[in-house]
Amino acid sequence: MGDVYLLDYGAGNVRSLVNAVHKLGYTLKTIDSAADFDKAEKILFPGVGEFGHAMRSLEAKGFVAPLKAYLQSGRPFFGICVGMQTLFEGSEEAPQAHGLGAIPGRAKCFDRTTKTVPHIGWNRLDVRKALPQDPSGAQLANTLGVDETERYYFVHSFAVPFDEVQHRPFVLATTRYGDETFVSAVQYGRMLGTQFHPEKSGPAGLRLIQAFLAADPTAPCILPTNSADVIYRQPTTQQSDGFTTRIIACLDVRDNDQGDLVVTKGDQYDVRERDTAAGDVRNLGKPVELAETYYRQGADEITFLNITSFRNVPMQDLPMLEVLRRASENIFVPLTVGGGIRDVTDPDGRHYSALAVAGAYFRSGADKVSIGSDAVYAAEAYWRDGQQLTGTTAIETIANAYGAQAVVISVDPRRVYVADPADTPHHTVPTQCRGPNGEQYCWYQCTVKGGREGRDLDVRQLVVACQALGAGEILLNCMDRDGTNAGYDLELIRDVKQAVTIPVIASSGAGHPAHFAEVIDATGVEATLAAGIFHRKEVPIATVKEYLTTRGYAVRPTST
Ligand code: 1PR
Repeated sequence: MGDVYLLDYGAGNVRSLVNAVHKLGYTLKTIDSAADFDKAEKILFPGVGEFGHAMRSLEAKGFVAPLKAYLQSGRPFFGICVGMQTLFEGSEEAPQAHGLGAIPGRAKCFDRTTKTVPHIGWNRLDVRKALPQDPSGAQLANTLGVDETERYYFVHSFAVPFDEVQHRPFVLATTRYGDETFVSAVQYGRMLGTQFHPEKSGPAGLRLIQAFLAADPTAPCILPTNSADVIYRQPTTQQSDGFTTRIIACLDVRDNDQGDLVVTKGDQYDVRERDTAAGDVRNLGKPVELAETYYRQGADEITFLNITSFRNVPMQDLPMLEVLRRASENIFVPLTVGGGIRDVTDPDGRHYSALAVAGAYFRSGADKVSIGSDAVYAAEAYWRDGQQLTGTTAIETIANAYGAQAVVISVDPRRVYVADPADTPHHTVPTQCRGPNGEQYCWYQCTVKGGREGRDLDVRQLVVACQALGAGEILLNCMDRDGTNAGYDLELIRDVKQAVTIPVIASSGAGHPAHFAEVIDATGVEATLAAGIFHRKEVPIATVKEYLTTRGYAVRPTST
């Protein structure tokens, strides 16, 4: 068997794809020089980040011409996400950059006025069909085996709008997001591509990678001769409902008093046992093992938060790097890591930028980083300095290098009650849960250092600033509800959801499957996160999904 090569231009998390290939029993070599294109029997091209960066990197390495020659030779190629987009002529994301031009069309940004952007989550495919009498039916085979009954994981702001005439011979599948239908998989001969991430799409995605790796690279492959014979089904209402809500399991991680790294869980951020004299840190399991359990149970995403990140931990010693490395070997859904994403100076005086810290996490297997305290400081500066973008904040530098979708803002707000909105300069909401003195309004104060310090910034100011700085998603905790099992803070979440156009993850307070449905209905959030009920085995993830499914919500089936 010949060699499978990875074409990596050094952006984002390619470790997951490498891990997926290893998990399937194959090895990968990396393309280091133009000569490697001749040695490759198959090429995998994962693209993360910005289209222009991808093309410029290929050009700088002298890879554009050999890659075009490789594609023209008809040998097997599988481009993922931006790797697929580079097969087209270009992208609105980087108008000056030329794509490889193997397929007509250009990527465009989704319309932000009609839906949240980026498109982050699990969605369905609508796979092309060949007319039965078409003698080229075999050529139009779905080599990857993309499956209309499955859901696959997407994370992108730009996509190639589907044009039935222009794309007829090339497009294997389309996907509907809100009011737009875009190209989600291409196949032309042995040239394959997916806009979604198969390496992040659980068992369904691994099956596609397996199909690519196992396919005979010399099997006959005749290109479509009469592209008019390819047919596409018109999107239906049902297909447009393919985008699912995400159920995220969150693991708060820290050292316990014996020095072991454990998953813990607080009540309103207090993680120490209340019924023991010693007040030990609650130990609910080992991070990697627990995360693997949640993956098997159907979690759509897993978030690790290093909750003692306010302490200075040397870069060389970051325990979460090893957690990520090990978790990403066996978990093939998106992994987010938070805690300590900021500029760091080690005791030996070496300085690491937030971008370098994030880069270390991405290389270890993280797909997204979540920024807590540093985002609050950045938002304060944003409002103080006249809403200027300096390009120097952690949010901006990481989003510029890895894409907005890789930057989550973790918000730790708490309620401050007021009798009258005029009592505070901050944005207030009327509340059904009155304050201790019967106050009917509250504002949500941002905190830093895991809730230890309140700041003169409200949650609306924070999320609006972070979106302007380029964040891709909001993870909205609530200190008052954390660990209470009393349900999400709908007033907080609704207010934040209305303030931004990026996806919002509801967090804190889930105690029953009905709470998940309630927060989706009341606020329209794209994802829901819970910790305690999963860790204490009160409500398994599958039960939440069954509950939502029976009530008509689109969820990714647990079995896949
Ligand atoms: O400030 O960028 O270094 O990040 C620190 C990170 O650590 C932040 O994301 C912050 O939310 C988190 N963190 C710090 N201290 C705690 C703590 O609990 N003492 N955890 C903490 C935040 C909230 C969620 C929890 C949900 C759901 N905990 O992690 O999972 O509230 O819980 P539930 O379903 O049991 O109600 P930086």
